[in-house]
Amino acid sequence: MQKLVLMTLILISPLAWSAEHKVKMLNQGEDGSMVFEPGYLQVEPGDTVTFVPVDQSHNTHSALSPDGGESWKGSINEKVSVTLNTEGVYIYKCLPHLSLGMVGVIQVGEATNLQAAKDKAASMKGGMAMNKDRLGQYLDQVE
Ligand SMILES: [Cu+2]
Repeated sequence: MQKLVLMTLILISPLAWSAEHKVKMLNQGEDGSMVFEPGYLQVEPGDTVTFVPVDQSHNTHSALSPDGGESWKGSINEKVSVTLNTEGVYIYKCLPHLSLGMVGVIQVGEATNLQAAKDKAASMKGGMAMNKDRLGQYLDQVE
């Protein structure tokens, strides 16, 4: 009987539900060239996202996080894992390919800072020569 209670506690613990997600860094993907895939990702607080350098010469840098949220800075070709505990919208970029629109969005739980994310996207758009609309399209998927 005690065993059953313990099992139940493990099953309802939030940690038991935390998931792992992968974002690939690609030269070519479904959304075009120089791209994170998936470019928009929705996760739950406590989930872990791993950026996988499938193709060479990419990295991942957070560009906007909600207040108190996690930030990260990967080196070129570095596989980066980040556990996102703070709810909100995160924008990140590939530093060498920011001007080619290599950016991505992660929504963690509630989109608490959606307006700030939209403002940031508008300011980043000016520095892009290609795929200018990609970031806005990802933000449009935020629920
Ligand atoms: Cu890149």
